[in-house]
Amino acid sequence: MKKKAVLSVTMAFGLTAVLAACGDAENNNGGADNGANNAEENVSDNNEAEAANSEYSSGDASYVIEAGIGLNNQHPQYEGLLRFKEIVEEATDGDVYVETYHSSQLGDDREMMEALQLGSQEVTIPSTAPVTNFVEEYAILDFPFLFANEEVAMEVLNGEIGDELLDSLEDQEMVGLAWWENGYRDLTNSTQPVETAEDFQGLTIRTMENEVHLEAFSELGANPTPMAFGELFTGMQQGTVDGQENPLATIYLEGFYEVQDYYSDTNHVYSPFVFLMSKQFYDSLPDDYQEIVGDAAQEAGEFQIEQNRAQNEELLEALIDEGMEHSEVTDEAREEMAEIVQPVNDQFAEQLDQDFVERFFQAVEEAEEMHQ
Ligand code: TK8
Repeated sequence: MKKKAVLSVTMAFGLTAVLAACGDAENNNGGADNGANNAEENVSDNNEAEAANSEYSSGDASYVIEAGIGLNNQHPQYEGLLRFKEIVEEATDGDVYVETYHSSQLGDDREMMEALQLGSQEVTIPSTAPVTNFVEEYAILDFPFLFANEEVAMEVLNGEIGDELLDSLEDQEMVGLAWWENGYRDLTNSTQPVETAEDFQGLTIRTMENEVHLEAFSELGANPTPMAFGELFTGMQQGTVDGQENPLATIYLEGFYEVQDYYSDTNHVYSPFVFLMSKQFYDSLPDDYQEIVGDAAQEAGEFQIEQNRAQNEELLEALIDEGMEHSEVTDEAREEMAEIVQPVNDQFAEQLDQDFVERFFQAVEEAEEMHQ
């Protein structure tokens, strides 16, 4: 069953990168095999697949980038990372070599960011939610129902205020090179269909390690439990949590349908990814290589965003085929949810630098005018 699902996705979307990495697909296509349990096995499989995929080798390179993500190698984020590798290696004729890791093989988002700070890992691409633990202004990106659509989000992130957020990471020994996209988050659970705000009552929901998410789900009457992404599948399987929230691509490609029965298109938060590089490492690069990695992060990001949107749109059918029940959330129901969580947004906005908050909302307004 699992293999069939991977094949049909591969054919439907022409994911050549999936084929390139298929040596370890079985270990990482969601299900009970998912996550850190098989970390060691995955690392060796991963490196074999990767070596076959590159004409360069780490031994010949002056610089080696260890790049890790939390999602598995079926996700468009990993394809984006492979694209980054390809661009950088080609542009430097193999003098900068990129080793790619997925499925939290190098740790969860927070651990990988800490490794970047220490200079023991070079690249990671977390959702912005856990970045809040390093730079508090990032909290604003996780306000529920903030961005009306993806174009508005990208306009804001790629504008001045987004640059400011990237630059603010330098104090934390990280360099923000580009915005990638995780997408709008939806709810799944194993207990009951969720269509309205009332249906959140009593649900134990895994959230990312982010105060805004914790407060917002509490406000809706749920019991939020922060947990690292790598532990989520097992948490759902063992019933530690009833549900979780993530974009469709993640729900499908991580095989969450195996342990979740109900899917609700809540679209409650837009999740950006941010491409991070260790500042120590970045500073050690010659100027022309700094430019190459910056451009590559941007270009690979554009590719990632395109793939990601296609999958977030098209995987709903596949999810239903796997037996999940789709609860449609109406705009009215979303408005009610937005009203309930508004005090959370207000409370967090008050805690942040007011000048920043003002300019941020100004940028959102301007972007909305451009992308109605
Ligand atoms: C993967 C995470 C994931 C995020 C989460 O490392 O934790 O739910 O959505 O994509 O960044």
